[in-house]
Amino acid sequence: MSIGWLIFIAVVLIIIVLFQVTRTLDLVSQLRGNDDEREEHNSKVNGIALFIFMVLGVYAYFWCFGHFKNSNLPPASEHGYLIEDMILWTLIVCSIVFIICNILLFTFSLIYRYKKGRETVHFAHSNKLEFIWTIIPTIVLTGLVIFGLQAWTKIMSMPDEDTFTVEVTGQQFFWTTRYPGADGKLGARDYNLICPDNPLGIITKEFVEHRINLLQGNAKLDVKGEIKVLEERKEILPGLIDSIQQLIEMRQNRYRSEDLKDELDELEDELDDIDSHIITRVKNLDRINTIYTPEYFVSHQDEITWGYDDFMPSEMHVPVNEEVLLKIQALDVLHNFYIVHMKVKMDAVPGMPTFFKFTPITTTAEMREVYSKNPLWQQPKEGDETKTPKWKNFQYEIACAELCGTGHSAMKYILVVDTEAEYEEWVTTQKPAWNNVVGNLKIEGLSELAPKLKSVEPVATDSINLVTDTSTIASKGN
Ligand SMILES: [Cu+2]
Repeated sequence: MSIGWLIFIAVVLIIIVLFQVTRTLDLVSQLRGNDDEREEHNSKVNGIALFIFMVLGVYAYFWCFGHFKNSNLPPASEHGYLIEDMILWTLIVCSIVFIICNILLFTFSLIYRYKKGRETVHFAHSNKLEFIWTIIPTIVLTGLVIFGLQAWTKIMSMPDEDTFTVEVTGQQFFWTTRYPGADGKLGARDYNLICPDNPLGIITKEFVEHRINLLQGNAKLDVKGEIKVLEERKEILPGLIDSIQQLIEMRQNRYRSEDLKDELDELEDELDDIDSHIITRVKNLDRINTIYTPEYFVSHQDEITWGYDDFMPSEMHVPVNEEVLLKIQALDVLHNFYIVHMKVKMDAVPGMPTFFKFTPITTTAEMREVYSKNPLWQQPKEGDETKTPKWKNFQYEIACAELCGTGHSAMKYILVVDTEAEYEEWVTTQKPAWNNVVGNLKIEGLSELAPKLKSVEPVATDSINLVTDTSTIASKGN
């Protein structure tokens, strides 16, 4: 048992003992029969107890500041200091109010306790008092609000066109970051195009074709299409359900009939839902056909190539002292992108892009130096055989700060702040995400793409079904 628990139990026991002692004294004076004396005595005991409680409370309040001083994380971004200042000033103002109020409350309850013959002053209204307790909080709160608004405008003002941009996407249960690649432009996205090969729904001509193939099928590529698969399934489901029902009747109350009943329930649920699944996909296909007409590809010639060189690294890297714009979104439920040291925290909302700007001012290596002086970080991590001090492995951590499901606590991601040179070097090691995707795709017209994929390593040709005919796309627009 930890010392903390022992102290807790001791405090609870002391409170119980005090309570019992007071009750005994109360009963004794009741027997003596002197009510006034008893009241006076009780008030005095209560007043003194409350006063001691106040002294201990105020002491503990300040003790916490000293005790947790080393656990405080120094901000690593420009506006982190802005937020830190805001927290500090709010804390100072609140502390002053807290201490004045508590001293008044507890000393008054001791000084003005019950005494026989003492009269209380009653007055119903005082303009002076009303004025004081309205005007002082108004001034103080207005000051804090203005302070906060200034910080807010600095962080949330619209970014310039050429701000260094990283796109962040949250989904159950991981983060994906996307960088614009050499062209400096992030490929546009459309949720209609989301599929396992294109988890972010990036718009390129090939991905549009691929999604259409997956939905409606393509005989040439030997792809049946999700809609067809579901329709076939819908045909055979009633038969399956019938046969399981017969089996259950035959085997009444016998081995495995529970399993069969579960299976029956599942199939019945599937049959209930299957129409809505088909309709969802038909609508999905309709929307794609409506948006991605041949004219679209003509008028968006450039845009549809932006996505080719986007890369999605396994860690987020940013150069130091450069303003970073985070474009934040979510694919499924609410998440919250939280870089603790940067004091960046923003909801990731499905269907509603959010953003945040910050300027990192301390590289990961510099922050390790800072931490090497912190006693808490000089210890090795619990269970670390190599006994490496914790500061050596320090990383800026990104967490999800919005409870998003069972894997919420696993939504961790690393941010590395590099020097300019380190960052440039890191970028050259990044391969376009398209690189990973191409091998899985049965894409029509991939050969046309070849010149744009210079930076992409060659993919074994037998894994791609090259079909140069692009008429499928053209015919669908009409
Ligand atoms: Cu979460």
